[in-house]
Amino acid sequence: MTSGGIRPSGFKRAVTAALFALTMFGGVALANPQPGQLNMTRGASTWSPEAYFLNNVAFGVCVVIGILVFGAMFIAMFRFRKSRGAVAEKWSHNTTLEIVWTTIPVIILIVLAYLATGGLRTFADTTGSEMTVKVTGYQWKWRYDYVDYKGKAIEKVGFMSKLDRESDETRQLDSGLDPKSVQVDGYNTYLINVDKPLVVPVGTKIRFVITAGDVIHSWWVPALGWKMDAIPGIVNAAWTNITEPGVYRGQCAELCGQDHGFMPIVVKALPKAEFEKWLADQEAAATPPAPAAPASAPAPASTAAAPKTAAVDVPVSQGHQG
Ligand SMILES: [Cu+2]
Repeated sequence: MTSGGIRPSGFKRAVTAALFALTMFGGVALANPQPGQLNMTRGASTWSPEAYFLNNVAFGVCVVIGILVFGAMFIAMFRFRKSRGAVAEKWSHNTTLEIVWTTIPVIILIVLAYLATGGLRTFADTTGSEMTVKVTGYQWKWRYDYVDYKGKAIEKVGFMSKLDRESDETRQLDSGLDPKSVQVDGYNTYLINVDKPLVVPVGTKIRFVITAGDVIHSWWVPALGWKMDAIPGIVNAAWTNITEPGVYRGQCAELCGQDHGFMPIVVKALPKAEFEKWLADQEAAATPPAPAAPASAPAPASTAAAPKTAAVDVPVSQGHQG
């Protein structure tokens, strides 16, 4: 094949147009998925822009390769077709060409792998976390246990988080209810809202330890920039540091049974002071353990029960007092 049909100026224009389109789509990306959104979200954590950048680089490479390969193919098909008198070349091997088309993809792959590995290493490095939340996947709901905050163990703050009742009633066969009417503040929350969201502070490095109680699930909130498998018997870890207060939604991302599509995730990020108040309220509500305590029990000394977190058997990061 001869290379007479490929005009560099035309390609330059095409690549520029493709990159321009990418930038446009990138510009409208918001923290939560929007109807018709084409590109992934920039996210709302300190790390998520890195995932966004990696995605755009990889996508840009794919676009350029696609244009080159399909461009060459279509030019060959139309310009060098038999009806225009094209005569096939007789040679079948070209060592130089083969070295070039092996080397270039290898270099591209090495560059992508280098970038991706750097990204993975940073998001898996949970050292210096100021808070730990244990996430457990169940068929078909999530459990959140607050393990520690600013070096202090948190006791008895944990809850199940499942599909909100409105969505659940609406989704029933022949419910006669309109999914469009399931709204919170004018935003359609059908199948993406929960009864109790995970509440976290902004501006805090939060370590998530993620596991499951039955089958494999995957905890995925796009705005945080990563998803992590929740596997029974294995504790995976990742961290986030949310930059802006808001409500961030996600889904279970591992096919886990018949209601896999009905176990959404809602993360509510609050300013630190509000979060600390919320946490104190939760701890206070959990402390007097119902009226079941024996009536004759003496006033509980503050050291009666050694703090022991039954949540998960992983080391809790200490220090970094705020
Ligand atoms: Cu699941």
